[in-house]
Amino acid sequence: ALPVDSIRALSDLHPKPSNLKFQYGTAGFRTVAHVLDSVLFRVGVLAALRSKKLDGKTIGVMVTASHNPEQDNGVKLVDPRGEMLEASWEIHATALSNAQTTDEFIGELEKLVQTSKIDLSKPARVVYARDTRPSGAALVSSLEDGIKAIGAEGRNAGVTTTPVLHYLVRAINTKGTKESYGEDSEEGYFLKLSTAFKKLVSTRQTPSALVIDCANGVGAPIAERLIEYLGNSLPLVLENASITTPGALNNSCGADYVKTTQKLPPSLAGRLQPGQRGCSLDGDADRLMYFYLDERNQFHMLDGDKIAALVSAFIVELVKTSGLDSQIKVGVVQTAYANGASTKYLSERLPVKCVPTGVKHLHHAAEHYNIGIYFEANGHGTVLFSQPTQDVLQSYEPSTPAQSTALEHLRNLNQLINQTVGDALSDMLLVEVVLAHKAYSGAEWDSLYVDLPNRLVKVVVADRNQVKTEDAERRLVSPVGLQEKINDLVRRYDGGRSFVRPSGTEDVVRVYAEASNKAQSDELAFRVAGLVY
Ligand code: NG1
Ligand code: ZN
Repeated sequence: ALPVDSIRALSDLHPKPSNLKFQYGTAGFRTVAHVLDSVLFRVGVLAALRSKKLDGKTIGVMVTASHNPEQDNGVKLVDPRGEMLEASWEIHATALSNAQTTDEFIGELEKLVQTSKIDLSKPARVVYARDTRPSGAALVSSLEDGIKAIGAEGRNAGVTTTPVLHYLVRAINTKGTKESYGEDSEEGYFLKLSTAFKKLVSTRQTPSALVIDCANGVGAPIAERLIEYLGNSLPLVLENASITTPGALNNSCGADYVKTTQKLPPSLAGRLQPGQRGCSLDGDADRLMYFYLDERNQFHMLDGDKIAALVSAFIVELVKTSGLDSQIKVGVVQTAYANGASTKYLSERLPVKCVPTGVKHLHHAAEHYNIGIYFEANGHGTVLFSQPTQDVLQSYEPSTPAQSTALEHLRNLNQLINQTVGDALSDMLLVEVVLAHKAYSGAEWDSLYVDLPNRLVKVVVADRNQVKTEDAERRLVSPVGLQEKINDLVRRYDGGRSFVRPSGTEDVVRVYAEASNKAQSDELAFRVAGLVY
């Protein structure tokens, strides 16, 4: 049975604020930090139950609010293979978080144990970490109370990035098996990435220095440690690394700032030289945006779509050169927010699939390829090698030196890439590998294709649930008749494309538009927004 007395005693220390309704959304629970105490306690209990349900496998809990402002915080669960929590359990998380009293909470727990047939005699193990937010330490102790209340085994991974936590979960659960993911420690993570990177660039010239905007977040200390492992294989300059300055986190810097403003973070002015490569991490280092200044000091952004284009072309080429192209099918997954020019570039080279917004959709679609590449335009993404493909890479016997080299590169890419989740630092090393192999500067990479001018706007509506879509969010089914009006408008714009969808993370409807010039894309976005409002 559930240890009701201990749950009751500790739950009473973490009462739910009245009048608040929580929701486990696409990014877990996320809101202002000071209302999250009860949520963290309950997530501790839930993670333990999830572990029991999965026969004592270790479940991860990450305390972060990613690119959100410093006063926010959040929490999300990580399933045993390092992937996001199974969707059906999001509903359990929401239900538990909204129980008003301790009694109701215990009632919900008993219901969950019943309906999900959880064997309470199984062991429970939870590994958890947090980002650098000032609210994080207190929230972690609430989480620890939850883990303790149900008698689970907790492991504190300290202050680290979201992708490192995902790595740890997979490493712990695959330890000693043929699918072993690496040592289950931060050091194991650094060793795995840096060893693969050094092998991949060993025959290349040492690149010029890369500037990293750490968003004043947890990416800073983790990148600092990565530098020790990389040695002189890649010179890195860390900027916006002030993790203790109040209010600095994600403030006018970081990947989300770069993507939404399409500007250089002001703090990098004078720190990034014309022609030099720069990149921004977000607050938990799972998103990556590259950029450079041209000789006229003009800012050029290289987003997730450009990363997908660079990486896809490279992997397709290696598969072909290795002689494995009949056995290994490479494909790429995007969302409707991918720039139309990137979709065109990619479609000419490999299969491209469009899925609804949200990492879980991209990740699952990418699993259907032998090597599946996915990146959101905002810089979140990774590359997945299916297990049979990894086996093929291990057993294949190349017949020429060129095949052998390409095969070795593919094996090392499989080690370099964090396949559990988008990982800004792993993705950064991946980009640097391709740039080194192609001898590309930022400008040469940028010229793979020219972005279509685009505009994203938010519209506040009375009820965003009235807005329903189909065809990977590219077409509206409700309100009835609206899609036809949008089509009529879009037809009037050269190269026009526009779609409307409800946000999954904010109480707004988003309107995206593209056209052949900037003024037209802006005008189209605002006119479509006018139709929605
Ligand atoms: P919503 O709010 O559903 O548009 C946003 C991002 C997604 C994804 C999620 C989760 C855009 C347009 N949308 O989703 O790409 O990152 O947040 O964090 O960037
Ligand atoms: Zn993030």
